[in-house]
Amino acid sequence: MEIGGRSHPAFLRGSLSVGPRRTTHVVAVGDRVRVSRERGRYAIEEVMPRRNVISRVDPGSTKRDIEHVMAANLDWFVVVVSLAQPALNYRGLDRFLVLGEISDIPCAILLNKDDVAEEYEPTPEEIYAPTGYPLIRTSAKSGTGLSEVRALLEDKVSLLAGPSGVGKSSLLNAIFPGLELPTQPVSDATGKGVHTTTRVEWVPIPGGGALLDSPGVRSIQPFGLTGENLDLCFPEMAQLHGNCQFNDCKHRDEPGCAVRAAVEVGKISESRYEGYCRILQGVDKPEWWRRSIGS
Ligand SMILES: Nc1nc2c(ncn2[C@@H]2O[C@H](COP(=O)(O)OP(=O)(O)OP(=O)(O)O)[C@@H](O)[C@H]2O)c(=O)[nH]1
Ligand SMILES: [Mg+2]
Ligand SMILES: [Zn+2]
Repeated sequence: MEIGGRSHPAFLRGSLSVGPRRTTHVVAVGDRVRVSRERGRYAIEEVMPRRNVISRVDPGSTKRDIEHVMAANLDWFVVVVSLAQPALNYRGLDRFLVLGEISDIPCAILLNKDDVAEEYEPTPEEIYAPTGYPLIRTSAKSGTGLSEVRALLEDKVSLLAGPSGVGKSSLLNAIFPGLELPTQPVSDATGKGVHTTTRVEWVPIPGGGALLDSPGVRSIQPFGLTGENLDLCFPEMAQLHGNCQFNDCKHRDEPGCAVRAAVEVGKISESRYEGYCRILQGVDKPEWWRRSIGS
């Protein structure tokens, strides 16, 4: 728990509750809390109302009704992917973006390791232009894009998410010297990250705001996501909402589908449409979210 930039240990009141929602933890990273002091120790008395939360379905919840709040009160949900090893996986990127969207948090994309970038056709810029997400090529090694990212994050509370080994911690270290977050090379054997960051860390930004460096989580089933609200989590599809012939169009084989028409003429990229269809297939199956790991 932090007061005026200094962190203090605090314990939770047993009576603390967050209302009717079923949740695994009462307090999450980013929460604002009311505390009291008791025999030299701080007690968390109350969790203040949240602006937003990033939540996953608790992996042990078979009925998908228990929420695991990963973080609260965010200004940015920043998805970091790599243009080299580990290889860029659009399906994984789209799943992370859906998590940010269902939480109503503005999303941004960082394409890291630009110094060793592979060539992509179409380019990620082309695929994601219709989404409107800020998209920045970066390199923690050569410094590309770092001042732009710094301007984006300053004075804001941002969660950095993305697969293990893409360079989330390295980027934060390069942008804000002095943080010294631990980093580790990607495994030669698998080409994947080795899960260096193990829990969500609250890192204050010198001069204001904070960063939440998260572990490279493999599978996240976003809490509250259904086949009915999935298209609203793709901004370029959401803006066509109501234009399809059928109100409950899932944009698969229905006649008069405005989304498919937009894909045909290139206003929505094929890659994003495929991402949507894949998630739609597995949206209510916890095992799909576990299997279809960010690889
Ligand atoms: N060439 C190159 N390597 C980078 C870049 N950024 C990070 N790396 C390397 O990628 C490896 C993984 O970086 P980390 O910062 O530990 O990755 P992470 O995303 O924090 O990984 P987890 O904590 O496991 O989720 C390290 O060996 C970094 O040196 C970059 O821009 N260019
Ligand atoms: Mg890390
Ligand atoms: Zn449709």
